[in-house]
This record gives sequence, C-alpha cells and structure tokens, in this order.
Amino acid sequence: MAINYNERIPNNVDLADNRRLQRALEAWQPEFLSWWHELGPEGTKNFDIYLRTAISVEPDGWAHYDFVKMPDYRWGIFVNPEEAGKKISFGEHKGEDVWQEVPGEYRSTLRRLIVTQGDTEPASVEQQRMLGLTCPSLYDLRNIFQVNVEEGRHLWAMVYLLHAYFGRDGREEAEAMLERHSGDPDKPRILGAFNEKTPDWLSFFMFTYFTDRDGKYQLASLAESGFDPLARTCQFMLTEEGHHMFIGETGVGRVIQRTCEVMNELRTDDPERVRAAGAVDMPTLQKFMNFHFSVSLDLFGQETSTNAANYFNQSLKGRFQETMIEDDHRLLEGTSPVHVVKGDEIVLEEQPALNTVNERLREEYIKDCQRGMTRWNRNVKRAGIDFQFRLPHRAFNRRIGNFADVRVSPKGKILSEAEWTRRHGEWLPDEEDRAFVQSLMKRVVEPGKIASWVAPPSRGINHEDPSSFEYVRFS
Ligand code: BYC
Ligand code: FE
Ligand code: FE
Repeated sequence: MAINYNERIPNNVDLADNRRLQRALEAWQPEFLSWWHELGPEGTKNFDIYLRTAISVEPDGWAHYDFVKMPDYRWGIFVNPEEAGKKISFGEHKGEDVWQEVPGEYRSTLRRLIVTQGDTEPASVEQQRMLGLTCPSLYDLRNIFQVNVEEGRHLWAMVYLLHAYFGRDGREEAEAMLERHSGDPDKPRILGAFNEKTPDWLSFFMFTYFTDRDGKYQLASLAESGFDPLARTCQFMLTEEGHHMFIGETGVGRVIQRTCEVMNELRTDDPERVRAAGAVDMPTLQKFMNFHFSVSLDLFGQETSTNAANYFNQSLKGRFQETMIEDDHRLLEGTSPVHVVKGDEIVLEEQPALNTVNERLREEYIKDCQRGMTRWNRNVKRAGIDFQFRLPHRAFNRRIGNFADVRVSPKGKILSEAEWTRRHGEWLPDEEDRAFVQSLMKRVVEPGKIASWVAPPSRGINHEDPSSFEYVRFS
C-alpha cells in the first residue's frame, strides 16, 4: 500500500476513512510541531537537507531521497500490512489469531509498553538538539537530521496507536509525551538513559551505536506482539532503525580510524600527544564506550522481572526473533542462568526461564554490541596499533537490576566504595575528558571538509559522493 502524501498526515492506514481519529491526530499535530520548533534541532530553519522519506512499506524501494526544507518534513503513519491468518507465536495465547483490537484485560499493560517505547523517541531528539551547531561535516549534519526526523516519526507511530486504540486515556498519554522532557527534574523522561546528556558528537555516535541498538532489540520484541497493530508498526520502525545504528558504528569507527592515523603519523601512543594533535586518544574512547554500554544495559530492565514474565505470558512482548527459537514458546518449565551478587562475587544462578526474559534479550544485545566492536578492533590491528577495545562486564556501572547497589570494575570484580571512588576515573569519562572532547567540537560545513578528530566517511548516502556532495544547503 503506497503512502499518500497529499493528506495533512501522510499515512497508509486509511486515515481519511476514520474522521474521528483523523481529527484527533490533526489536533495533536500542531502540538507536535510546536514541540519540534521548541525542542527539536536548533538553528535549522530553511535548511535544505538531503533526507530519506518513506514512500511505502515494501522492503525494497520504500525510501525516497531528496532535499527537504527541515521544518517542512512530512511526518507520517506507516504500518506494515496485515498478514492473513497470522497466529500468536508465544505465551498463553500461542496459536490463537493475532488481535486487531486491544484485549480489555491487557489494556493498561499494553498502554504502558507503548508509552515507554514512545517516550524514548522525542527524548532522543531533545538530547541531540544542539549538535547541529558543532557538526564535523555536512555528511554528518545530514545524518543527525535524518535520525532526528525519524525519531520524531517513531513518536508519531506510538501516538497513532494510542489515539487509534486507547480512546481518551490514549489521547492523554499522547499529550504527556510532549510534556515530559529529557533531563527535566520535575517531568523527566521515563527511562534513565534518556535523561542523560548527549553533549558532543562522540556521545552521539556512541548513543546511536549502543542506545539505538536497545531500540532494535525492544522493537524486535514488540514486533512479535499478539497485538498486531503494535507488531506491524514496530516492524516498519525497525527498517528505519538500521540506518541509525549504521551511523553509530561507522561514526565510532571513523573516530577510531582518525586516532590510529594520528598515532601512526606521530609514532606515539601517548594520549596527551594524540589530544594535542586534535584527535581523541584510545583510553578516552574506551571510557565513552564503557559509559554508553552500561547506561544502555539498564534499558533492558531487571534481570529477574515478573513484569517481563507477564508481558511474555500474556503474549504482549515476545523474545528476539521468537519464531526462530526452538522451544515451546511458553517458558512454563525450565530455568536459565542469571548473574547475581553472592557475597563479594558475581555468580550465575539458575532461575525460572519465564522470569529471565529481560536478561535473555540483554544477552542478545551484548553479543550484537560485541560484533561491531570486533570490527573496530580488526581495523585497529590492521593499522598496526597495539590496542583493543573491550566491552565492560555487564555488572559495571549499573543503576537498574541486580547490580544497582554494588560497585563493579569493568572486569567484573566487586569493589569497595573507596576503591571505586579512587578508580572510576580510569573507566568512565570525567569532567576533564568531557571538556577535552567538547573542545574539539567545531562546526565544519564546507563541502569536502571535515573536523580534525574524525575520518571522512568511506561511502555516501544513496550512492552520492561521501565527501563532496552538498548534503545540506543553507539559505
Ligand atoms: N529506567 O520489571 P522491570 C529506543 C523500572 S530504546 C527507569 O524490569 P519493566 C530508542 C520499571 O519501570 C527502546 N526505570 O521493569 C533508542 C519498573 O517500575 P515499577 C525503548 C526502570 O518495566 C534510541 C521497575 O523498574 N523501548 O527505542 O518490566 C533513540 C521494575 O523493572 C528502568 C522499550 O523500552 C530504566 N531503564 O522493564 C530513540 C520497550 N528499567 O513497575 C529511541 C518498552 C526498569 O516497579 N519497555 N525500570 O514501578 C519495556 O519493555 C519495559 O518497560 C522495560 C523495563 C524492558 C524497559
Ligand atoms: Fe526510534
Ligand atoms: Fe533510532
């Protein structure tokens, strides 16, 4: 089904046939736009930006590339088509037809899941809103705007579900999405990581690598939902998500590449000399990875969670690639291992499988994070540099779950408070590290130019030239 761009709200959900819903969403639209003007990317009026816009939900050929004037981007509602005869694949409703309406008994649980998902999307836009002012190149400037408009669209995706399926409560939740703000002491965003700052481009690349990747795993789990409109909405969001993680992996990779170049040119591994040459030293990069990885691990919730067990059992939120897993898809029997604190050690303990759904998803996520890191390390080695990045232990720097109350080193050793206080500066960016990275953030917007701390991209967007193409035109 093609997306109709002649309507005020582009959509493939036949909005014109549902006047009430259409009016409700049209009433929310100006509130969204004024939020975007106030808390969306700073200083972008009248920029022509080479953006991708969805024109269908078909796997190939869904995206169209063209210059768009930033505030005129058309946010729309795109949902994958219904599959005839589709059955629920897990939980107590396994084998039943998927639901096209919200089952009454699961109404508040589903609403909560949708609100939690939806809340992260505008939060990330708020977190990134100043970064356009310090972009390292036109290519990167275009990329951050692409991410921002799509996260805005992901908010639309969840707001559509709230309006279409949750009546007045849903409309109220949609309003509240624009009232909570990232880092606001009175009305913060729901999940921890979305109240952290994204103050510089290194943080942005780390965020799109580590935190958008949580998005991938959460959306994939919701894409299995027995509530089919949610599943179909998340399936399409995942198509867009791939590019966000690409920006993260190549972004961090380009920073590492630049550092390696500087180290080779100067024949040094002295962090101070690397910094003096305008690149980010390896230990600082490792600290940023430690921070973003650990903060993102918290997003998976508690290791042992009755909430997660209920979501699964009620067929609301599945596992990653549920249908590919070979088991009974009920998890009523059997156990799986969970890391727990026992005295002054972290050990594995078997727990009822149903309660460990969050931990299993986190496990998939960790493996995925490692894959990109292995690629980065391969390039470091190829550059002849004797340094390898490591993911810290899953218990390091956690605020949620079994390790929230203990101090743990990146290698997984439980530490005394005194030792943590003495050493955490070795593992997490401190004020001075952040100030250094901040000092590198200078806006570069001439076509073909790039900042000192990052290598140019190796390929362009939509086969355009990576460096010389004018991805953003100012007027
Ligand atoms: N921060 O049983 P548990 C994305 C609370 S990212 C604060 O584990 P639950 C994106 C929890 O509320 C993907 N509080 O909790 C990326 C609960 O409170 P109550 C976002 C937390 O809720 C980049 C208590 O601890 N999508 O799309 O079952 C850019 C018990 O814990 C946190 C989703 O998250 C936290 N991190 O599981 C843009 C999917 N974690 O009930 C976008 C929807 C837990 O005791 N959300 N708590 O008062 C969920 O599936 C679940 O809410 C969670 C947490 C897996 C996140
Ligand atoms: Fe998103
Ligand atoms: Fe994303």
